Amino acid sequence: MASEETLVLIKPDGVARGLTGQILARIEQKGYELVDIRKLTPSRDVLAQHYAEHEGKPFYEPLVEFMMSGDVVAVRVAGNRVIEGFRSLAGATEPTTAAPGTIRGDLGRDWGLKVQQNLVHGSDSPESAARELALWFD
Ligand code: DAT
Ligand code: MG
Repeated sequence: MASEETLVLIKPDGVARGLTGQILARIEQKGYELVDIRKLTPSRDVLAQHYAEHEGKPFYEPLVEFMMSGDVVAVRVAGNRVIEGFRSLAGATEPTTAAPGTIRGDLGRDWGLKVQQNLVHGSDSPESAARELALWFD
């Protein structure tokens, strides 16, 4: 079977709210494989590399501070067209407008939270996935 890999991060809000299991279950129910998993509080250095494309944007510093605020669960996920498929499973960036049925739409709380508190990250292209998997797992 044609297979590819992506990096999924369960962000500090997801871990702190005890949603790790539910999020992993959705990934497995879709038929994807959890190849590797680790829990860590990321360093500023790793986050600077991970979010390099956003450096200089107004939300960059709050985003990095938020990601350093607690444990993150990093998952290497494999499956057929999993990069695009997980982005679809995660839903739109803002939980406010993310569709019902998606992780952000169903589990993302909207009570005036910041946009960065959107539970998950998923790589957005094969190039990003290769770069991010090397960063978080090698
Ligand atoms: P995504 O996580 O959907 O790939 P992204 O790569 O554009 O979104 O942005 C990375 C993260 O930065 C995103 O998950 C939440 C935060 N973010 C994006 N746009 C933002 C904005 N306009 N204000 C605040 N945070 C934002
Ligand atoms: Mg992104």
